[in-house]
Amino acid sequence: MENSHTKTSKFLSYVLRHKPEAIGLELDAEGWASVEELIDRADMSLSRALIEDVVATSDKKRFALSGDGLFIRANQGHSIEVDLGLEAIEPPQKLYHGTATRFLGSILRQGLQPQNRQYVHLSGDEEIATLVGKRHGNPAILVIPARQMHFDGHRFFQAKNGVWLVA
Ligand code: HQG
Repeated sequence: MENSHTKTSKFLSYVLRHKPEAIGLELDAEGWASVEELIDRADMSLSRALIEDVVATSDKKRFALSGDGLFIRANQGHSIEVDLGLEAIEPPQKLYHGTATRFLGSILRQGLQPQNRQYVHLSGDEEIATLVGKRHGNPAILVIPARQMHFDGHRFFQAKNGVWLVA
């Protein structure tokens, strides 16, 4: 059975990345929501202490609290349009994208697409990319010539939790 942290993390991902309107929550243009409003509107039992603990212990550092602790947002993974305020930077030579073998044909025809999200997600770490791929099935790892793409004009961003983002 899922523990309360996993359940809370999934709930936060859902409302902060994809569907704030499901609980009538408003995010600002940069993706921040009021923690108090989130607790009030949540359709599960939430407390400030639980939220702070989930933010602090999230294995992928999925969420950030504002300096004053009043606001929370997801660090990446959004399907809704938010401005994370990230600057385009020069990426490492290679980045990795984990996917499933059954998507390879389509990816090689169309290129990597963000699908439902704002960005394609890449990792500097091949093992992490493998874990991401396994979420979808039999994993396949694509090696992205990121630095070359950067010099060709593609804009790479690094989220606060280290995940690389590119359109
Ligand atoms: C695939 C998790 C067919 C793409 C992870 C991927 C990540 C195509 C899937 C984060 C395609 C989208 C994001 C094309 C891309 N044809 N398939 N042209 N282009 N795809 O879940 O990268 O645990 O939206 O390869 O750790 O798997 O939620 O993206 O398989 O960082 O925090 O379409 O989510 O983080 O799947 O995962 P997703 P993703 P969290």
